Amino acid sequence: MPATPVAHHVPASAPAPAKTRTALRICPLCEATCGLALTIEEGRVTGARGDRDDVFSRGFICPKGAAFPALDSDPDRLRAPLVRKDGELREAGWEEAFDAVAAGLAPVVAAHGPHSVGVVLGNPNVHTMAGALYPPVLLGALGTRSLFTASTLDQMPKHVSSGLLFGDPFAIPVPDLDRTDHLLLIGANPVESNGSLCTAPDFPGRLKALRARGGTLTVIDPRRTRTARLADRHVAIRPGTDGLLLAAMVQVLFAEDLVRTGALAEHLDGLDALREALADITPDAVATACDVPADTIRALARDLAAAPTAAVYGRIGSNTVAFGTLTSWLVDVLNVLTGNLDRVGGALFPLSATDRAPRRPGPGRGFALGRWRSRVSGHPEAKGELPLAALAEEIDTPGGGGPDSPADRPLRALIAIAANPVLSAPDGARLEKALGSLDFMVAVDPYLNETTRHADVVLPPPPPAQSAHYDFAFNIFAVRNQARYTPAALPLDEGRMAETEIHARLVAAVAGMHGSDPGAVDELVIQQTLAKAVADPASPVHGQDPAALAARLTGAGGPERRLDMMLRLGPYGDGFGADAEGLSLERLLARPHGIDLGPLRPRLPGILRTRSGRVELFPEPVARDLPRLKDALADAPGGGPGDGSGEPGTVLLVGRRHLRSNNSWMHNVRPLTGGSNRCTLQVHPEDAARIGLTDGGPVRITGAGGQITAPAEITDTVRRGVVSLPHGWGHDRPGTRMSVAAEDPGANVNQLLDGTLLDPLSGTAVLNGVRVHLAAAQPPATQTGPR
Ligand SMILES: Nc1nc2c(c(=O)[nH]1)N[C@H]1C(S)=C(S)[C@@H](COP(=O)(O)OP(=O)(O)OC[C@H]3O[C@@H](n4cnc5c(=O)[nH]c(N)nc54)[C@H](O)[C@@H]3O)O[C@H]1N2
Ligand SMILES: Nc1nc2c(c(=O)[nH]1)N[C@H]1C(S)=C(S)[C@@H](COP(=O)(O)OP(=O)(O)OC[C@H]3O[C@@H](n4cnc5c(=O)[nH]c(N)nc54)[C@H](O)[C@@H]3O)O[C@H]1N2
Ligand code: SF4
Ligand SMILES: [Mo]
Repeated sequence: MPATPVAHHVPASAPAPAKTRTALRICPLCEATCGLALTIEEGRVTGARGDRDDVFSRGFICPKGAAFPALDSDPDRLRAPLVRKDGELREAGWEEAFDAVAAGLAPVVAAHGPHSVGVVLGNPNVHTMAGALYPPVLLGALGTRSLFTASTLDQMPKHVSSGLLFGDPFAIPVPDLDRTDHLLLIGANPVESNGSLCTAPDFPGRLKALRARGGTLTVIDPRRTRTARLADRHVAIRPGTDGLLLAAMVQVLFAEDLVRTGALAEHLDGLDALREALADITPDAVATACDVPADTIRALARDLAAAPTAAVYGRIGSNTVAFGTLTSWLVDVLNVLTGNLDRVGGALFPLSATDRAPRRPGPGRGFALGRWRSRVSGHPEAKGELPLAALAEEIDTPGGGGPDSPADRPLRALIAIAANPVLSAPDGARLEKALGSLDFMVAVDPYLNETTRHADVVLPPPPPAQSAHYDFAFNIFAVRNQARYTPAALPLDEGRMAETEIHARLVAAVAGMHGSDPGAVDELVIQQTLAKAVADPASPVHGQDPAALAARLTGAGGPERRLDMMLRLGPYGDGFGADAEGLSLERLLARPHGIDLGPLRPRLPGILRTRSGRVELFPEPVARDLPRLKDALADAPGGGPGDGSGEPGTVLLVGRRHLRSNNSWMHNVRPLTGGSNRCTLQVHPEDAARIGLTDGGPVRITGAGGQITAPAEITDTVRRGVVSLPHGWGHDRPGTRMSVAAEDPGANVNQLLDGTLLDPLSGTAVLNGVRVHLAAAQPPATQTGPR
């Protein structure tokens, strides 16, 4: 990859020392994808500020982005590969490390078949170019069905509902933040998370702008979050019951004749069946279960219908719950019924520069669920993935079928890329044991942490300043179409290997090409992609010679050449000359602050890939799951826990995110630690009084998967009967190398879960609205001894 800096700004204030320069870097630390201007001195990043000229983020930056220099230069980052020898992980050369990978994986595949190799992809894969470009190739080369990703701890319900509604799991509508009149946020706290499945630098500023232009913001969240504090209305719902509330809103729209599908009408299937199916889920029927007055539910529906334009948007609190897919589906049903789907100011489908060019409308292949099932519990695959919550059992449960039944064999090897499931998935203690029992495990990760310490080989990517960046993933969900590329801000340190090359070599190792030129992997992808493009009558390169096209690609290496190819074949591309004004890598490099591609535009019916070629409003898998939602209503007529009534000590657990933290891996960056970013159990004052908890005092929390202790933080920002503990903590394991994180390890909330609670359609773990029991714990040992 080129190490050329892309911009040389001289700060206006002070004369810069000779060796100071500025380099641009798209921030990879959350989904907002802000443009950063990094100060580089003596070959190191010493400062970061928002790039005011960035076409999308316009100078916005948050504390995580500002901490980029500290994060980039964290001394605990691994500098060289680690290889296990005599039971111990030791630094090794790259060649030795990849030899060990090839030698570790090949015998497992030979003896137990490809499905015995599991692949775990964690969240940062969507924040790196490597993570977008290579895992699909890796999976193809391996031929394994044992894929587990963070999606089943996160947004898989949304993929499934989109797959069913629109025929494409990636057709996820995003709220038209900058133009909507009315925004209904469900289980999202973008003021802290900076937004998710809705890429929008300065989400908080955009919410304030919505209010300032006379728009309305409503937040549904059991906690009075910083986002809720910006809202016109905050509804503190009982966790896990949003599906009921949204279904009742749909019922109101039908019952009060407020359904106005407008231009969508001709593209809809299943409207009558939908009306009938939800007819008995009335606001009065769900009010107690949701602990939201029926009148409030009616008002939510009426206001949504009355708004000139509106968007309904749900995130983590609507996904990682027992009815995750149903709730995600209802979010878009509401968008459809109010005519807001695919309308300016409503919820629109972005069109990113590396998307496939739009196809002609018509029937598509549809979306299938459960094409195969997990071995132990029979969980259906979704989008080619099995539930990450089931990873441990897929390793530690012996196969029953013997050598003639290859389908019933446990996982024997694991490839974990940018994943820390020991902390991020349910029951890390069981998973740790399972990982320890594998024949072989390789991790691609910058840290030796709770998960990677079990690997036989750890392959560390370079710090982010040494990587180029293009947002393949998040541009698909961005509130404005744009394209930005930042080449590496710094050259690779000696002994470092680009993460793209690490991935390519990993592909080579599993494809039996160990030791070959990693560039061959990219060239193979380029050949195959171009061959397909020239065969496609709708492509601008139809009928051309793929080799000649490949020869015209620019870029300093495989990843850049692939980016160039995707841009040129994409919806804004130059089509290799078909459109002289179109996008290419060269054009993008000439515009280091990015290229604005305009506001989101309606895309129906071209985006639909359902078999009917229409929006399938009441798909069969949803219909099959709906009785479960109705049963929940019947099971809890009096409401149950979550409202402070019932058995003292039994409460519903939800999570939360802190602005200066990110999942499990940023607790090692000193400037981001401390302050409000702490692993405390938020408890309502009335619950604290009933249970006998004191502010700051230790609380023993017991769940199906185990028991943990965390300090109480008594606050009325959580509703009665609900407690909140953040995830990503529990940095107290031996054999890790995250010294700052270990100083304040926190407790692992996911140890409270046993991994059996899943949203059945998507296989997503239920991480919110989980029943746990609280008791005052013994104060720390120093205070318990004889006085
Ligand atoms: N209880 C509860 N649990 C949750 C959640 C919750 O809300 N509540 N949220 C869930 C969600 S939404 C998610 S996405 C998951 C996240 O869970 P994971 O996917 O496990 O992600 P992280 O915790 O972010 O850990 C990512 C790993 O990637 C490594 N890493 C960082 N940068 C890079 C890089 O550039 N390259 C590579 N190769 N590795 C890198 C880190 O060192 C770390 O080991 O957690 C889930 N778990
Ligand atoms: N600072 C920071 N930013 C991040 C991350 C981070 O860890 N830190 N993680 C990134 C990742 S991987 C993701 S996926 C996104 C997530 O982005 P968000 O979804 O915006 O993040 P959360 O803060 O988890 O917000 C979920 C909200 O749902 C609420 N909630 C819990 N249960 C329920 C329920 O049953 N019903 C309703 N209505 N609400 C409920 C919680 O109280 C919480 O406020 O954030 C990303 N950005
Ligand atoms: S909001 Fe997200 S992308 Fe922007 S600076 Fe902060 S962490 Fe980086
Ligand atoms: Mo996530």
